[in-house]
Amino acid sequence: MARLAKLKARRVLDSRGRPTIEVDAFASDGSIGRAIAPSGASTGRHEAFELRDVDSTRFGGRDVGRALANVEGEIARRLNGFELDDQYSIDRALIELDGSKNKSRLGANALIAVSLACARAAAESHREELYIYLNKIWRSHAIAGVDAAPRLPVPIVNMISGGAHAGRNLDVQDVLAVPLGERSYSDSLERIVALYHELGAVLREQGEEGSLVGDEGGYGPKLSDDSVAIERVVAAIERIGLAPGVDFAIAVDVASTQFHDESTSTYLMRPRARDGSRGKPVKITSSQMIDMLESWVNRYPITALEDPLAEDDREGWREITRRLGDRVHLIGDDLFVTDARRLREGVDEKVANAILIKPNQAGTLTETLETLALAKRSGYRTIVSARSGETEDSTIADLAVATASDHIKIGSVARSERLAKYNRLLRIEEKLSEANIN
Ligand code: 2PG
Ligand code: MG
Repeated sequence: MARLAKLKARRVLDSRGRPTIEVDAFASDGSIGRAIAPSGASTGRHEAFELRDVDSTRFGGRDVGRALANVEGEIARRLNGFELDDQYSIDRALIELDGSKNKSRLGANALIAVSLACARAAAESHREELYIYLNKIWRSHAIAGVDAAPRLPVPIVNMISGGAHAGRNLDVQDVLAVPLGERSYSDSLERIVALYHELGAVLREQGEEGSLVGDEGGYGPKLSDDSVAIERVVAAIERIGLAPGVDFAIAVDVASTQFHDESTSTYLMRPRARDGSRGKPVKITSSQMIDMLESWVNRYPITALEDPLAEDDREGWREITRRLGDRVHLIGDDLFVTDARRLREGVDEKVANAILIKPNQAGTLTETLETLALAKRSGYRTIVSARSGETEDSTIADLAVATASDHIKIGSVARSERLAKYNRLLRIEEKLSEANIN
């Protein structure tokens, strides 16, 4: 039985060229587990706190020196000697040691990197694939028999980026494609790649700067209206000879917290003026926002809307769930922030019917699994998701498989911090099919 012998933390860079934390967990039997904390741009107010050295001149006040010191100091002193198999106790100790409400004392970036590095070291010590090891932990959280076996998720793939991920060229943050129908993961991925390249051609033909990509590898065109982004993706689906609504559906991450104005309880949409610049903000109410989204759902093959209303617009969320909840998946990202308590409130209030799962919003693996289990028990769809600031760390691919999540959202099929996860899923697919044959 391997115990934690040492934690080493170092500063590495993420996909936006910003520092983040990498942790190596050394086990008593010589196994090593490594994990890197990702970082969001459109973060929710209720997320666990990312500790950055705002008073430092290094990296423009975004350094993670304090979080690094916390890992090698306090956290290592507390955790050294813990059984690596006992993820629950490791994570409980992390939460208690931090002691704050939102992990602001030691930093959720420090905590999640330690938590995942320990899980990886344990898997390594058992000579097990990470998704197999995580699945064993998952079985202790999941309801007996339900989604207990590892399963590949269906990817929800970023095609066009807007909002905080692409210089606010559009109000909405992502227009995504969802492959439909029973098809293997690798076949779906091939279709997705074809769609991505065809969409680039569609945008170029329209003179819409289709070659520039946003933070997650999606195209970042300047379009006259957000709905045009959906139309371009629909056109690209048709041009590769597939049927919108049959072979591919559309999802939209509205990320509306980003343009919600709390003081007036309105949403500030910025339509594009004739000269191509962003026009004056137009204020719309929650109900008008829902009207607009409903008209999109009527016009386009949309199956999911993420953060259609802002994180604390509970009345708006109740209304949209009443109006659209039986037609599309309403995914809470900023709304739930992978937090079981917030999800429980949402279930009780009947808001949303699906949840985005980002381990660094929660801060530890155990809390992430607890939220996932609650979602499944409550009949909510689960979507494991990357952040806009990512790295080569591919843990979320294993997590999605281990927990038999419905979907995974990684970004586009460009840029290696995204492909690290898509490619990891290809390797897992191979392993799962070998296991089925044997
Ligand atoms: C989101 C994520 C990923 P960020 O809003 O769903 O697309 O973005 O990591 O910037 O919060
Ligand atoms: Mg989101």
